[in-house]
Amino acid sequence: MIDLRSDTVTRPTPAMREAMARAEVGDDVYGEDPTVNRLQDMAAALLGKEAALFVPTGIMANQLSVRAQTKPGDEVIIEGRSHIVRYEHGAAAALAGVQLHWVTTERGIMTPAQVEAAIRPKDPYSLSTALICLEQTHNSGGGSIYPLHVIQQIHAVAHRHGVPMHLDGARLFNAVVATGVPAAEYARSFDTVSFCLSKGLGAPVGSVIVSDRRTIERIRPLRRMYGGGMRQAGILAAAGIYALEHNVGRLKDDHANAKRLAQALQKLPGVTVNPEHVETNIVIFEVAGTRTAGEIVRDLKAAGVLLNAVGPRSFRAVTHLDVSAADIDSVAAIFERVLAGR
Ligand code: TLP
Repeated sequence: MIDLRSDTVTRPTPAMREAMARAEVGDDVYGEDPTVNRLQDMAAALLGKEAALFVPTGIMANQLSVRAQTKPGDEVIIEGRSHIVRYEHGAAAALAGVQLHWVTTERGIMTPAQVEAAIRPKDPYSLSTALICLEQTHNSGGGSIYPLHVIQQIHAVAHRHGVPMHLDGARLFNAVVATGVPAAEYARSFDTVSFCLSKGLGAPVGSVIVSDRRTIERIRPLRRMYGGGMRQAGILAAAGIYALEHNVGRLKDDHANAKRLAQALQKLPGVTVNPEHVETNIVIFEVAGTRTAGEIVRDLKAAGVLLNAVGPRSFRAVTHLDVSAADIDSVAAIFERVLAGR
């Protein structure tokens, strides 16, 4: 099976497992796990922030960041197909009591003018805009990259209105590798940044929130409240450290493979995809014809390829460290056969 459903499906390599087995551990709720502390220090330094907190998942990282910077009844400005909007089971409403104010875009990237127009006026009738969330790279936007200057302009707007910013940087390092912009440069415009160790970086579990020390100390008890206070979590943090040390640079291979896939798919009859829109490791494409995306996904699975339908005619394929260039060529050949009904 060649699994292109997500970059979350990677399995830890023997070397990563070795690092996990050797990890020194302690009780992290007491702040005594040396490996967790090392990962947190490493993440804070890498992103140019004062402090960091290790959490089990990307969703928990986002939701703690939202919760810590808002109060019930507040509003959060966010692009309409962001992960927080689409795939977090309504957590921002359910757990933080906030309302999400969606901004509609083509490929996930809001303009500074759109953000400014969405900020509520300060008057007796309006609710309060408490937070602006961006996503880097933008998952449903096809792995699109927020350009640094756009982030900086949105930050200028936010700053003028006194509104903090959160970055869902689940795939921040894909943007870093694709553009050469250091993670700390991206992070500078944000009050909180979360990034995932268990997407393209290949760790089995874990995300990190970085921020100033006060905000991290505010989040720490909330992490426990949300059920994310872990104990000898150094075993997991060791995988994260290994991932940051070994798996960042190689993300460029995933980007090349995604582009290779888009270029191959573009040649097939009925497929609509723009390889120039493939900036990182996600390919979103459409297939015309009588079969639904669900039926095509089923036929591909029978032929040895897994990917996700993301609409009645559209698909998402994600490249990662368990997929080689040769696998991509096999996928293209299988796709051609399946679309031809052979
Ligand atoms: N994304 C998953 C699915 O939930 C859709 C995937 O396969 O891409 N932010 C972004 C931008 C994400 O893409 C994801 C996971 C998360 C947050 C949540 O991470 P986890 O699953 O660790 O909670």
